[in-house]
Amino acid sequence: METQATISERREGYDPAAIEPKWQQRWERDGLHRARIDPERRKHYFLTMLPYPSGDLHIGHWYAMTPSDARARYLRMQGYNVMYPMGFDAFGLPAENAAIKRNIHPKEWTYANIDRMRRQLRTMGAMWDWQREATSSDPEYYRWTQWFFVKLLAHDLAYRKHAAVDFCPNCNTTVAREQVVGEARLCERCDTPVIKRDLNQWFLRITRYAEELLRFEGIDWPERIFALQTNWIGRSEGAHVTFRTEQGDALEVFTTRPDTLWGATFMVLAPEHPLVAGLTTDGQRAEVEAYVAAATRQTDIDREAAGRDKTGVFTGAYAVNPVNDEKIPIWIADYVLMTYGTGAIMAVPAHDERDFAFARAYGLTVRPVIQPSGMAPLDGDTMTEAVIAKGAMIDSGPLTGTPADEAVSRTVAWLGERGIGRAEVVYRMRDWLISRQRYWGCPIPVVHCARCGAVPVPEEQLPVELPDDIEWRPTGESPLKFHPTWRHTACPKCGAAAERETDTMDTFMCSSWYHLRYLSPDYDGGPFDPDEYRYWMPVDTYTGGAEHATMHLLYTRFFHKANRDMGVETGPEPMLQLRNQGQILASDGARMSKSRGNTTDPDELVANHGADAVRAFLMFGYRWSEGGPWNAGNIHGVVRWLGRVWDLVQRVREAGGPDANGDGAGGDAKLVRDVVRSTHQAIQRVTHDFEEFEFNTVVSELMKLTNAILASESAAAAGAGRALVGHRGVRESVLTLLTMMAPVTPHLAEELWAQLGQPYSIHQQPWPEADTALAADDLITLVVQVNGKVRGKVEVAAGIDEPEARSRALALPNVERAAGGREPRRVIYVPGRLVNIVV
Ligand code: ANZ
Ligand code: ZN
Repeated sequence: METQATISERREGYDPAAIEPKWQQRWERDGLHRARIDPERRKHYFLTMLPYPSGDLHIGHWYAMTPSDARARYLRMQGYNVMYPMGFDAFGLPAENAAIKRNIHPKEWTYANIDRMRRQLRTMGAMWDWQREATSSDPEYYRWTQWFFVKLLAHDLAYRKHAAVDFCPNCNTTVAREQVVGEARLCERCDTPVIKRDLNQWFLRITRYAEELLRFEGIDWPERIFALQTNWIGRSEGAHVTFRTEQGDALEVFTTRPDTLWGATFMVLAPEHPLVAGLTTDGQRAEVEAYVAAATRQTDIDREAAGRDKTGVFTGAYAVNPVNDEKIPIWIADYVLMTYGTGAIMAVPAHDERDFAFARAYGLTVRPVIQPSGMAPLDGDTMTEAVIAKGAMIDSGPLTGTPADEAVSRTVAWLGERGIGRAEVVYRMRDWLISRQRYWGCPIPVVHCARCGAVPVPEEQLPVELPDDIEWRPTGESPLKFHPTWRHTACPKCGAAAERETDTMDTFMCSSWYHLRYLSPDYDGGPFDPDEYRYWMPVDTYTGGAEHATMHLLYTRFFHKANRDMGVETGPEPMLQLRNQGQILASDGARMSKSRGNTTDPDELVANHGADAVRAFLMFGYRWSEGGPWNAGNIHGVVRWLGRVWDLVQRVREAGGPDANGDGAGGDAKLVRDVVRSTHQAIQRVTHDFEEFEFNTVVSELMKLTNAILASESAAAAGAGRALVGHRGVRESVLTLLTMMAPVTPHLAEELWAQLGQPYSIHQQPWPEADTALAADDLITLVVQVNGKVRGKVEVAAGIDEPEARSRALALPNVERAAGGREPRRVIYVPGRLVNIVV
């Protein structure tokens, strides 16, 4: 090794600042992290969520990325051909806000941040293949984002409609439903309450995939994410039933309880329901109009809130219940939402809480039609709450007497026979609104022509590039609208003068397919090179934050399925295994944030302790899936450990070549065997823990092994005065320790590996295999004494530690008797031989 001679002359301590940049450059030069197609080897596509280039890498990035890197490295040593790419999710609001506030162009701001973050990322010593870097704001990237949009449009999976949207008056943009936070309905980015606006918007038909998105076929993701996505999609099984107004207009409702149809005593329409104006009688008009005006100002979330007083207004009109021709009043109320089901309900106050509250508030009839068994006969006049439980149908015409378990299905069949209803499934999830009235995003590649309508830009004209010269006006409309020339163009279809769409896309669109761009970031025959796709896809492991459960992680699954149906991709799912890390909090348990000034600067930690120590500390200090409060002091334990490993290797070198002490004869033989046993046990545990993403125990096992080797070494030195590390078995254990440390502390492991004269690179070594025979504990017999008198013997594992030996000795019945209930004053432990309890 090039550095071997100089280092052995210098003989100094562990200095990460000297070794880390050196190895990073060497790996880079040698292309050690290049991932190339190799049909002979099993592939593993390891993906970590890409960062937004906000300017600085924070400790959360380190926490998400370095354990992921360790696992990617581990898999490579397991023989996989691992691809581990990195890139930047570079479009988005913060760049534009910076531009408005500080008069820097968003592009300049973004790319300066990317340069800085790329440099910071390199200090992690991760095995990213930088040749595969992709940045979503590069025209060569968003060309293909636009290409996907055009494809979706051609397959009727994208469409435009006039819609009331949530709009943040501060960010001046439309925000997706998912980006509106909490009951107060605040903008996720700036905490301003959002308002409603009516705009012409582009949507993606994610709802078409609702059913398939609920099947998590063959993927190993956290149950929690499945639950969140399932809940988000919100599937309800029920029936669609057609009521009629007295005038004969159809009034469609969705109900999850068709079995309660004979108990519908009134109907409620959402105030925005299109039939309201026509139905309302003159006498009721003023009141209805006032109520509608007030309701539309409120948010769906407010309106749905449980426990809220039920308010509403009678329209003056009546409907006919199709099952019994009964005339029932039609009301409007804000607890019925226009955005769910049909925007109208049949109200069954006896069996629905909200309807019950409403009926009591307005003196409407309550009629029980379900009698749960074991409950006193229900009486609509005296009931104090709705009865939700299922039961036999009563007072329900021809279906009276139908038992609980058949009530729904028989009613649906009965409705079907008469053409008044059918089974229906309804979802809470809405189509994905992707229009943003913003500059710094991927332009929606559409031209609006007076004659031809919305015409997609032909593939060969992509990308529709963002103009650089742009003026910032906080108007709430896209700045692209005010560009003097950009929007004016010719219709791709008829050639007439036409205008470009000035909205840009939600950035979740860009991040829905970035894993595909990594396959071949320079490819220009399509979004990705099909050969690369065939070899690498699907993603085998995906790591990142659980906060993306319902947006990114749902969108990317939808994108994949849509691509599959459009013939662009294959297979049911894009990412096979998903694991989420927890969060590093400030030392007081609060969220770290720049404004609170409680952040931890990883650059500083690296400068003080080296990247390897920071990596090992982040893995050791937390259960990765949980995270926890920052504790800066704890890093010192890790730093000391790395120093001990360094010293251990120096001792091995001092002891001379591999056979300096032969195979460890005489008294050392047992000590050597102990070391070998500890090593093989460590291999078993570390391997298991890497598989399970339990990085904290990976590191603690490595620490334990280090200590075991050092302990035997000191025991040998105290005995025969020889260096145990000179024995082949011990030397091999040290090499195994380094090999297993390589994923955690890649620089130090590489350095020490080289110092021991091993072939470059440690990262290309096979993962060690445990030999179960060598890992098995030898049994030894400990003599147990009380106050120096032998009181018994106990058979224990040879590797037993002192606390365990003690408790085994104290548990002997003979010993308990001899001690006579007295607390031991002292316990003397002679390893491998004797426990003496002094009472
Ligand atoms: C009659 C009925 C009787 C209902 C009963 C429930 C219990 P989930 O489970 O959330 O899907 N509903 C339908 N559309 C609505 C809308 N746009 N706004 C507010 N409420 C609406 O809820 C479905 C139930 O919520 C439907 O079933 C309907 O009330 C109401 F004993 O119909 B039900
Ligand atoms: Zn045209």
